[in-house]
Amino acid sequence: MAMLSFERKYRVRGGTLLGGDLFDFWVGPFYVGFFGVTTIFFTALGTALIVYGASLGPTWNIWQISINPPAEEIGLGFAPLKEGGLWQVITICAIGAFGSWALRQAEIARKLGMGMHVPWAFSFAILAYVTLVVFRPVLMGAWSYGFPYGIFTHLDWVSATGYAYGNFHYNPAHMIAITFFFTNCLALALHGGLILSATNPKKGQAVKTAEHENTYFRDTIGYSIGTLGIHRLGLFLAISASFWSAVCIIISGPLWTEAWSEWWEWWRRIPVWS
Ligand code: 07D
Ligand code: 07D
Ligand code: U10
Repeated sequence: MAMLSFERKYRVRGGTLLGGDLFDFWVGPFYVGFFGVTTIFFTALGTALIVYGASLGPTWNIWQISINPPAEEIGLGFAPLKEGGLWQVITICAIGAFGSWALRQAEIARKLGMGMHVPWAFSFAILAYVTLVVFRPVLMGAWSYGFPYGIFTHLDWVSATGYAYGNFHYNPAHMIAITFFFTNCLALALHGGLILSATNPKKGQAVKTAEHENTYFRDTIGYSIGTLGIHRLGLFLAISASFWSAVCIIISGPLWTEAWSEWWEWWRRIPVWS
């Protein structure tokens, strides 16, 4: 593949965390690196095991395939491959692949002399996943609390787990997480809209700069967060959404076992109005 003009400048040796020069090369557009190899390894093994699990039946229907965690009786032990063991090995592969991906992001950032913002951000998604399939099951005392790997069965798990605590919407950390997700969406809509409106004008009109962008929001809401600030805010909103998601599920069971609506009793009992 022909190199793009700028690639000659940036595709240089060094910056690796592990493996030194050994995997310090590109395949087509992709940087490989030690963690590229481990990503491919875990992804290939994990995917092969999902396909093997599917081949055991009862269906090849893509929506219905499901690799389920072990039964509650297994507790935190190892399960036979066909009775949840596959789920356990696939979970290890998934964590290996996601972790490798984050470390590969870090190596690429080091190579380019950039900050570690992207790998840190992805780490919050990994945190939410590991909370669902490792931390919470460990605190609950059984791998059975992990979610099944299937497109529709994982939705069934979310619904069943939600109703196990009454109305899950009353979970205060779930409220905070949802508010961060919604705010993140609003912020990206405003940012995308603002940038396009300033830098992609109709034919014949001048491209505007940050001065216009600042002025637009000062005129509208009295304050502009600034061109760097909006990206800081976006990163904060996004990682907060994942973080509070992890919180909302780790406290459901390990900390709070009743319906989430009951949690609000303390509020009803505040003397001023009770
Ligand atoms: C657009 C980037 C691209 C990524 C995509 C996902 C696979 C899975 C595997 C058949 C935004 C690729 C999917 C590789 C195939 C097998 C075994 C990211 C983009 C396109 N979910 N979830 C989806 C995952 C959980 C929930 C869709 C993964 C939790 C709800 C897709 C995980 C809970 C709904 C999917 C995960 C939960 C979905 C679209 C891991 C709480 C939907 C995802 C590893 C977080 C929606 C049928 C998307 C849907 C949906 C993947 C975890 C809830 C299949 C990989 C247990 C309520 N989830 N999910 O666009 O249509 O993400 O489901 O944690 O309504 Mg889910
Ligand atoms: C876990 C995904 C990690 C992904 C990784 C990467 C690949 C590669 C490859 C494309 C965290 C995977 C990559 C596989 C793909 C290629 C090439 C992200 C993860 C590492 N809820 N709820 C949440 C809402 C209700 C319930 C979170 C809204 C009901 C339970 C979020 C509503 C009940 C759980 C959220 C609503 C209920 C949640 C999910 C509305 C059900 C969780 C986001 C409007 C009856 C879960 C950590 C998230 C959670 C969660 C939103 C309703 C139950 C805040 C908006 C009332 C049991 N819900 N929910 O976590 O917190 O992303 O998980 O009604 O477990 Mg909820
Ligand atoms: C942003 C931005 C901005 C930009 C941007 C962006 C954010 C202002 C300047 C970026 C945003 C976009 C482009 C918008 C769209 C993005 C999304 C909506 C996000 C979601 C993204 C997707 C859905 C795409 C997902 C695609 C992926 C993840 C790519 C998949 C890649 C692979 C499968 C290959 C990965 C490569 C690896 C791991 C390393 C290299 C390896 C190979 C090439 C394979 C060969 C392997 C080897 C040589 C190793 C040998 C392997 C071994 C030994 C193991 C084998 C083991 C076995 C068991 C077989 O803000 O600025 O603009 O653009």
